[in-house]
Amino acid sequence: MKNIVILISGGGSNMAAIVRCAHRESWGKAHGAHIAAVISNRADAGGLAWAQGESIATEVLDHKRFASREAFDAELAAVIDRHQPALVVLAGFMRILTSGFVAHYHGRLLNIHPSLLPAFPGLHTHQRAIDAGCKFAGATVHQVTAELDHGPILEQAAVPVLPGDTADTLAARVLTQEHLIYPRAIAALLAQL
Ligand code: NHR
Ligand code: GAR
Repeated sequence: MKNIVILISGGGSNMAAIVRCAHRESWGKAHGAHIAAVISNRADAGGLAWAQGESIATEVLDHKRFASREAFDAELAAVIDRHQPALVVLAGFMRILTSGFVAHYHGRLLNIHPSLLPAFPGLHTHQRAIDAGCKFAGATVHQVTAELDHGPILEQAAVPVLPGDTADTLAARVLTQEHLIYPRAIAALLAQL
């Protein structure tokens, strides 16, 4: 089995899109793949209840309980590795990961970032794209490396920035595309594993 572990911090709509696509495309039969667990650093992440409703194992690891990023990441890796993952998928996961953690999952750690990388790495991407006068925005699926939002690009989708857009309206338009490209990028990677 190619186990997939998904890390979230919030609503988990990308996680849900991945789970739905896995069912729809029968990733179990097609790729021998299985969503093994959803892990959140926040107990109040909305995506946890949804995953439980799908009978997916969930865990919470609160980063505030740890004295350092290294200590949090070491425990996070221990929790993840119980599921023997072929892929670890960041889906709205909001903690920067240490270089040691990233090295441990080299080649099997993915992220979706809500901008057309290499533009706007980091946070508040939608407001920054609006402020810069961008005519297009979008999302990027990339391999995670030690340098934040700089790993090899696997998929991108672009959307127009429309007159009158706010960060929220633009984020919603980008999110619809995230839900298409993230499952597609994962399926393509599974086919290669
Ligand atoms: N870790 C590494 N090493 N490399 C990447 O490319 C990573 C990563 C961890 C997360 C997701 C990323 C995004 O898509 C991601 C990519 C969190 C922050 C951040 O500043 C920035 C980028 C991303 C995720 N987090 C704050 C921190 O101190 C906390 C912010 C909060 O809790 O709201 O970790 O955008
Ligand atoms: C998504 O837009 C994702 O790209 C972004 O947060 C949202 C999470 O939504 N990720 C980051 O900003 C990472 N720093 P979701 O929880 O509904 O998938």
